[in-house]
Amino acid sequence: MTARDLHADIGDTLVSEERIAARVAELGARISEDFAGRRLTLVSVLKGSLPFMADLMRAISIPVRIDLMEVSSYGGAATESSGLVRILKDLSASIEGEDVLIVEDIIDTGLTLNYLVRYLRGKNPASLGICTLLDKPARRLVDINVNYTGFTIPDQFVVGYGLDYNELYRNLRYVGVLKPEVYAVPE
Ligand code: PRP
Ligand code: 7HP
Repeated sequence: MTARDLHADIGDTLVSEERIAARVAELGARISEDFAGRRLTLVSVLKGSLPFMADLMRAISIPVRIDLMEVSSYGGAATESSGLVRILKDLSASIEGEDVLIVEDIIDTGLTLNYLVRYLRGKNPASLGICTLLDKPARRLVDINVNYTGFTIPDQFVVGYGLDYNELYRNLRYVGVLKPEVYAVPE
């Protein structure tokens, strides 16, 4: 069996490792200022936000709690949203009275966050905001009020820094566009 080189499947690099690091540092500094003196909980939406969450929390200089949720929004084709959202892992602690920031890797149609925001509002946080690494507004189906955005990107299917295609490519250090021919290859 020949080893597959992850990088060989990537066309353009959309956001380099260096740009990600610089932006995460900026976001962390802004969040630290905005929530100084408050009780902040970051809620990471697994699995895609894992690298972003790990870097962002360490770029924040105020005390912060973290929690993890896992939701699945995609059924069928791996590059299309089904609109179906399932909770695979719920919060492990109460967020009542906490300032909560949802940490996402990407907002595409917005259906996942639309569901999640309603769900978390029901748990009575003091405030509820959204921090996303990537925003792809061209594909939005529902309005989402985003508080912190890393990068606004065009309507291209991207992978890396947490983002996957068929569960692969999450371990790339940058965000890149998957070569179209990769979609056509059966697993
Ligand atoms: C991806 C991504 C977002 C969602 C965005 O998650 O991490 O949560 O899709 O798409 P939407 O705005 O169209 O709803 P996915 O369900 O693929 O899970 P993953 O994070 O485990 O990759
Ligand atoms: C979900 C998702 N996952 C990986 N790459 C993209 O471009 C995506 N949009 N929505």
